[in-house]
Amino acid sequence: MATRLSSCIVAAALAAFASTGAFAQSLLEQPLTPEAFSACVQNLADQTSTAGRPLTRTDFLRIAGNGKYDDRVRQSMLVAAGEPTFWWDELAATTDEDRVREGRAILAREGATLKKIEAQFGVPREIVLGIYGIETNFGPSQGKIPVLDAALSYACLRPCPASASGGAGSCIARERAYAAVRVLRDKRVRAENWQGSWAAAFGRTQFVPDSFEQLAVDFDGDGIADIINSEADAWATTANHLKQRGGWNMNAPVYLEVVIPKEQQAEFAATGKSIRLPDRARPLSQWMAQGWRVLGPKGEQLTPQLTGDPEMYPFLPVGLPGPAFLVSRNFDTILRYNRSERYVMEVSLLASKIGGGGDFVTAWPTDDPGLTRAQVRELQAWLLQRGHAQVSADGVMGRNTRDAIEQEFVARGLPPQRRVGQRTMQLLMQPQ
Ligand SMILES: [Ca+2]
Repeated sequence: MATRLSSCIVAAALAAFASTGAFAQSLLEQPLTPEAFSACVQNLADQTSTAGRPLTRTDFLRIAGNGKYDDRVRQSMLVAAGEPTFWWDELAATTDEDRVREGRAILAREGATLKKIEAQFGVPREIVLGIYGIETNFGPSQGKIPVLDAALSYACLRPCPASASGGAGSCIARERAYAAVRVLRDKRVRAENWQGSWAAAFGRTQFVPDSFEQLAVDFDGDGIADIINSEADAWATTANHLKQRGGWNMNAPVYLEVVIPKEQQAEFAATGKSIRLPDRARPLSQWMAQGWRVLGPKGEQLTPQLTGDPEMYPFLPVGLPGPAFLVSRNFDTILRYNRSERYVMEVSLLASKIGGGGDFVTAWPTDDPGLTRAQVRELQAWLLQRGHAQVSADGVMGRNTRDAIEQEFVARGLPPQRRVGQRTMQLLMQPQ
């Protein structure tokens, strides 16, 4: 639930918004006033008796009274929801060579610790590293918004439906605010520097306070579960999440790339959405008996013999034409970590590459494949030279970069677009 990945949860957040009606949607249109925020905090205080875990009104007010409204939360919700992005861009950037190299270096350096975590929790070390890489770029990108402020602002921007009368899970945003207060009450983090994403996810593998309370592990044995400073604690906490919320089958890959038999392809034609059919789960051998072909790294046909013949089901990110997969229940387990199919594939592809695997064999349906982060930085440096001072060369295709790209396309008399791939980067940057 990293800052960069916020788009993943935003879709779910906005879907929930929709169900609470126009009033909630209108809350995002302008910053909350100090009066509205203060009234909201009071309102939260009045409902502490419904908290999933005990929290007194007095404790809530004492601690939440130090919280501030942070408008970056609202802005992030709007930005992430408004900009369409593509699988081939996101996967190219998030699993690029630099990140794979860094992941392998950590695997080499910390192999003993990762092996112990794998043995204790039954979760592959590459998957733990995949999550670490995608969430915070292996540590440095943990977010810069005070977690208490983020949790309170989020709860106030996303009020609970009236039907949420209380109890754990009845209202995620409110529970998160209560959990943030309890984490401070119980002194489980240092209050003065507790920062994270707009959605209040913090630490090396980005836990929200409610998950942290339930799942945090002290793995390095110093008596504190410290997912901010200790890699071992963060990794074990992540492995514990996967183990507790779904579990891991060590005999099953997250995905196998497949070719679907011609006569069965019609139902998988592109619809503009992903196609995921968990109800069709059945043993891999049955898919293969029906003519589904498993692809190896060079496009060769494989006949994997997996212990226990795990159940798998079809998943197509963009439909056909495009990459097609059979995925296992391990896919669902990662999905419970972060409710985004793209996130699951980013983590799994990065994990596979760290373990020596390669990109998908089947091409995405585009003639303009995505850029690595190094290429995005090169593009941004060029945009800066062209006078787009609002761009920063950080390798992230954010709104300012997309605005500048659009202006450059227009300036060249080309059809405007807000992304650049391998082909259009050449086109855009060639001397005129
Ligand atoms: Ca520790």
